[in-house]
Amino acid sequence: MRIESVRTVVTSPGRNFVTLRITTSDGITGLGDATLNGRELAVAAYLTEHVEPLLVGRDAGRVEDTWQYLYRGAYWRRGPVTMAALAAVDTALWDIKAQAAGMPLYELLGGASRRGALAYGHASGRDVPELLDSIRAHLDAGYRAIRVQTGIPGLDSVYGVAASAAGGGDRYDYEPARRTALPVEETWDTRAYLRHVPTVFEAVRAEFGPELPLLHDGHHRMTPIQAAKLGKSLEPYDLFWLEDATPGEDPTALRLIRQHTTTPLAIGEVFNSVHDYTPLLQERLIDYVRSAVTHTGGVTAMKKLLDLAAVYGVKSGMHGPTDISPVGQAAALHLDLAIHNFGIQEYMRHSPDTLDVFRTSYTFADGLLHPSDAPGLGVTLDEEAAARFPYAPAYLPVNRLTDGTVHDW
Ligand code: GCO
Ligand code: MG
Repeated sequence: MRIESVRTVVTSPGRNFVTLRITTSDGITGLGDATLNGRELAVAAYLTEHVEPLLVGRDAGRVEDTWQYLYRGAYWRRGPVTMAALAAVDTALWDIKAQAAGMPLYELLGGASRRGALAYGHASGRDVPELLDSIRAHLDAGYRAIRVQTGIPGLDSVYGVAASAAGGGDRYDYEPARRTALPVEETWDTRAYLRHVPTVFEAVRAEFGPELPLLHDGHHRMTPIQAAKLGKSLEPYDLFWLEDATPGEDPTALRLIRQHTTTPLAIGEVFNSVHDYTPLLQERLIDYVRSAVTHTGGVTAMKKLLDLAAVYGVKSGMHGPTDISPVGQAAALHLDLAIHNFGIQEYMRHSPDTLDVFRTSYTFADGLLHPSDAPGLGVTLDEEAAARFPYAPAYLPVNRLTDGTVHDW
């Protein structure tokens, strides 16, 4: 079975997505997600200019060899652009292999280890009453684990707080990449944040009790000592995890946080290689791996990373915001079902326009996601629908401190 044609599809049904479509000589089509929020065309160009010409004519069944050929063969390895492109090729080839075998991908990955993947939803509110309503709406919608983000007194807009949290049920319409000529600028104040967050969790535990798994995303904004302080102050509220407490590129920061707190730590949504994790795993500095299949080189690389994490008792918590396409999300769900060291899966429902373009078969019921038993990934791309939504430039916001200094967003 040869690769006959390869096409990179950029579409924007509410937000931008980059999808690789590989078709084989016997007519099987596989899909891979290569979406890199705010930098989509860089990946699309890498695929079109440098990867597509290498694929045509290759044996579609040689998934590992193709991975190594594109990774080692490029000489310039790693980085978010190249690893997203590689992920798309790898995922599309797994999709093809599983369809050819007539099996859902999770069967090729070793078969199901569980009935479904525990998903967490995104509750948020501009203030605490709005947040409590949002948590109630998520519980009513079936979620059994909840990420908690709120507005901070004194700050106009804060990462992770949905505009329609007030009456929006479990709809989480927070889309940070805005279609503006220049990035939106937000103002940030870490001390105000550190004062406020423990009071929020105190209110949530008082209302919902000790059982409900609660998560929080620090979104790379704290120094190590600030993160250590937050972790300590949240210990009474027994978080499932504290995510991205410090910027991801400095592994030594986690050493310091770990010395001070037993709040579990999750990191890695901006990582793109197993090598970003090795010191963190070997020194037991994290509890959850946050990478997505989409940004880490695909199913092949993610499976190896999660197997390495398993050696250290570290679990998965794959990244699943709406900037991971339904194709990337489906790939994650097949891994979630198959691996032993599954922890939790981030889940944000895609918009109706997105789901018109990407026809999914995965399901969400009783708090659990299931990839479905359709052969392959179980997602198809409606190219006519995709063509109705042309690419629209969009940037993620930039943060500044109150005195104007640029800060991590
Ligand atoms: C998360 C992430 C996202 C990112 C987004 C950037 O935990 O889901 O932090 O919300 O901000 O993926 O593109
Ligand atoms: Mg995050």
